[in-house]
Amino acid sequence: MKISQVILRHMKLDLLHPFTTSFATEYDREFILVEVRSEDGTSGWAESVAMPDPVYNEETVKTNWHMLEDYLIPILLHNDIQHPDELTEQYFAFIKGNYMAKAAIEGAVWDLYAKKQNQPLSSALGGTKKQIEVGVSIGIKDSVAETLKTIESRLSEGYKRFKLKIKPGWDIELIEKVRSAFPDIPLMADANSAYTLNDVDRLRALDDYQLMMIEQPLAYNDIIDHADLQAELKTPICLDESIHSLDDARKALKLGSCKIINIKIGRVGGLTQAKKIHDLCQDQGIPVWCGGMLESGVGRAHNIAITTLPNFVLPGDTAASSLYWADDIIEPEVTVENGWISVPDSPGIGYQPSLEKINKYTTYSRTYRT
Ligand code: OSB
Ligand code: MG
Repeated sequence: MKISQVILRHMKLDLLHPFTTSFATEYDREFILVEVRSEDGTSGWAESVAMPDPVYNEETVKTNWHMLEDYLIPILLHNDIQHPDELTEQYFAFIKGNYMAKAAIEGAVWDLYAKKQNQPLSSALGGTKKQIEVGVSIGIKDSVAETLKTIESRLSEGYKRFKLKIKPGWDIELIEKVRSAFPDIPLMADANSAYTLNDVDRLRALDDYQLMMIEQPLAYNDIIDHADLQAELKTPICLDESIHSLDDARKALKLGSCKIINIKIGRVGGLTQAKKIHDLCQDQGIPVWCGGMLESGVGRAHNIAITTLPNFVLPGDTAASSLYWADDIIEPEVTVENGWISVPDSPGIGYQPSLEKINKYTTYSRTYRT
């Protein structure tokens, strides 16, 4: 698979509604869109999920651009890759960290590879589901009333699982009121590392509300304290930020740091690694689900494809395009019907990136050639 051109585009899309987590409020989404082109003119697409600031993890849009331009693209342009697995397993292996940058280019190569095999990306990855169940991630709002109203709308749209962002002071009372208004909904909380072991009483109080899980309560790079915390909680801990590799997952499971893993393709360095973590969890009876990073339709398409693997047994965060964007950059947009997304069956990611829309939202771009 000779790749002769790589195009990086710096994109900026306005979010329809601001999204607040324990670490920041996002009003728009800046990201890098990656297009790889083979000699016959076929394009593969993916996006980097790094954020502009190092607030979710240490990567940023600029560090990703640097890694892509100075390391990853030259490797791709100067080697003949037979299968996308070779990238993370072989060619990128000497580069430490920078998982989101690696995933961005690896994902584009996976799309190209699937197109050349004339199969949907989901099947190329070994996925079999024809439709996937999805939930929704609800940011921190100005009031509990506003949160209740949002849940009400998402519930009426059919979403299968409701994830509330929490932080100290926006937690017990919020969950208590949501639970009493909606006694039976599949509910969970995501803290994005807002707590420490000193908060164990506060976190234990959340055990009373039948949460499916609590996501990443402690430090973004911790698996030790999480093991202590899990021993104190009935509610399963799900790790997000802390898991970057198959080895991280193996160690976290060995220590008992979590009972569920949120797999984000970007956070773990790409689809090949995501699949390996999925397989390990499947072998150990650990359920997984696919997290989101406020992706455009291109990233959303990748999330849909990986979710077709059998151990993605819990609804993920890949909600409909229309919850995020006035005008997504793919055609058709990702739609959710009664909480389900139909997996596309055309080759590759299965949605067509719209060059017209992409050009509209590109702030700058650069083309790299062999
Ligand atoms: O922790 O899962 C997270 C968004 C940005 C950064 C981190 C996270 C999130 C979300 C939103 O929860 C998921 C989505 O709707 O894409
Ligand atoms: Mg999370």
